Amino acid sequence: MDGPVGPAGESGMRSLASWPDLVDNRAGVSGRHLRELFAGDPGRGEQMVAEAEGLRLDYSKNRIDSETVPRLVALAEDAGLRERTEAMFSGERINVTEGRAVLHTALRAPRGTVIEVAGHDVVADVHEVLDRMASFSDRIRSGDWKGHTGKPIRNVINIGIGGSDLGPVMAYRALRHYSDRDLTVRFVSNVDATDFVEKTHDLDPEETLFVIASKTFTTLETMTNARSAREWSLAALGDHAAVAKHFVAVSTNAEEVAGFGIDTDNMFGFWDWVGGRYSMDSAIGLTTMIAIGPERFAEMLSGFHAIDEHFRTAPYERNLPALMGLLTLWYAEFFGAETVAVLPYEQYLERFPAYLQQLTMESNGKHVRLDGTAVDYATGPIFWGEPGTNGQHSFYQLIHQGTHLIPCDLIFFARGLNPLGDHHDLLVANVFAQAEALAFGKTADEVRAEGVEEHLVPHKTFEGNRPTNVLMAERLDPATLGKLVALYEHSVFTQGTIWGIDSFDQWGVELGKTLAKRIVPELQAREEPELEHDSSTNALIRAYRAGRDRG
Ligand code: G6Q
Repeated sequence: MDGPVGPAGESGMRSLASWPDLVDNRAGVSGRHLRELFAGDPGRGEQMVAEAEGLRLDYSKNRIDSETVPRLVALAEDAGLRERTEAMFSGERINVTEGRAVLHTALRAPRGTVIEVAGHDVVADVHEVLDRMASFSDRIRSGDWKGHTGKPIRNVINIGIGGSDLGPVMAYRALRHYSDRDLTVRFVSNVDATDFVEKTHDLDPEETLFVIASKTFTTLETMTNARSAREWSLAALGDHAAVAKHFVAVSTNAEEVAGFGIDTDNMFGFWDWVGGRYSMDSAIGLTTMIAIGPERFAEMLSGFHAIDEHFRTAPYERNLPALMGLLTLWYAEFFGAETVAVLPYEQYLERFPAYLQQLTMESNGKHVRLDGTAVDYATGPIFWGEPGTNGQHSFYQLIHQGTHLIPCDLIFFARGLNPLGDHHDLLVANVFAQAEALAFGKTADEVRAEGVEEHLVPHKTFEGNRPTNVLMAERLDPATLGKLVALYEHSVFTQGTIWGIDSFDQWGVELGKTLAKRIVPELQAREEPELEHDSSTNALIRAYRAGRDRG
């Protein structure tokens, strides 16, 4: 984008009554170093901590003073966060551009809760599907479900993309410790044939189940991979009847599922009020459930629900998702922070940053408000990250000494899942050391006191004043994973509400789905068709056709 994104609308964040107080606070805080803020308040490290449901958020190493959170909370209240939260939880159509309710919280509502959409209780539907998923998962896990030739299923391949892939992959990797190690579980998403070929090359079709996960059941990548999977199976099993034993579907589109040849008895449904990136706890989690079992999956849902209730009811001063969302907004607005780094010190969370990229950036990558007027402030920052300590040996340099301010979320667990010597203490020591160094840095005088030659002093000085959130839980288990995901879901919601945007549509993604479809026939026509793109696209199409046909 070349410049400001447009004029302020009437109802923008900056026109809220609480806004000037926040601007004043920012002016007071900006000149103060975290060293000074800590020195001036010895209790800060214990006071600026919020705990709920076994999660402990230390937000003391943020560039805020004792007034900042109350003023951010006033902004949240002013922006109607409470009311909009209730609207979401009660099934109002808050996704205005798609005219849909946003009810991922109903996916983890306990059995017996009543949440109505158009007079119909959706929680009963949710549990009906969960029960079917549980009995199917049990049959796969026990070996009761047999493939076409009578062999039990040993391999489960999830075919899906975006919201129908990232959540299940992340959850499977995160909960691998709890998974059935006799099952091979893989995920195919990319339309690049390499993904499918590499993930299936060593598998026996007689023992392989494909879970075709697609809300629409029309997505180009997923349907292309699903067709290749069907050919791969039938080439070995030789009989169309095999599809019933080796393919199940997760979708909202029964007609397309039946058209593909999957018996709708083997279809697990969900609903239009579940957004793709909010669907890992719906039937889209079938592969996760097969891997870890229905009881563990239920524990994950209970973790989600615990944070849902916390977000809905806790005062914002002690509300973890609200605090995290408000702090993200604080840096985006007042410190020009364009990114947030998520750094889990837990190898099992290796795909958590990638998962959060979709959740956060697809939700809040918007430049107009609900009423269509352009925002005049930055919205969703870029999320990125890698598990610690690996990142420390690469990009942390820029976080410590570069010119960009990058707020970091450091996530760790009191207990590791694979006790081995002193690995875990070493891992956690790195969390604390990094947060400390980022906040307090090392002054030139401290560097000199170490005997460093004068010309190297600027290079070895660390300015500090780099903000971090430090998030701790007891250990990574299914419930904790559910809590972590819900934490970020509601943080995203907090930000989106204050920015006044629709966090639940994704028109940019929809664009991508249609654009390529126009070009495919132009690549596949025998004779080069008349091309009516721009000159660059036309030339690229010609160069590709020539290069491919030479081969
Ligand atoms: C998520 C997005 C997007 C979607 C994929 C897959 O919120 O809408 O990532 O999940 O494009 O869509 P299908 O599930 O319909 O195949």
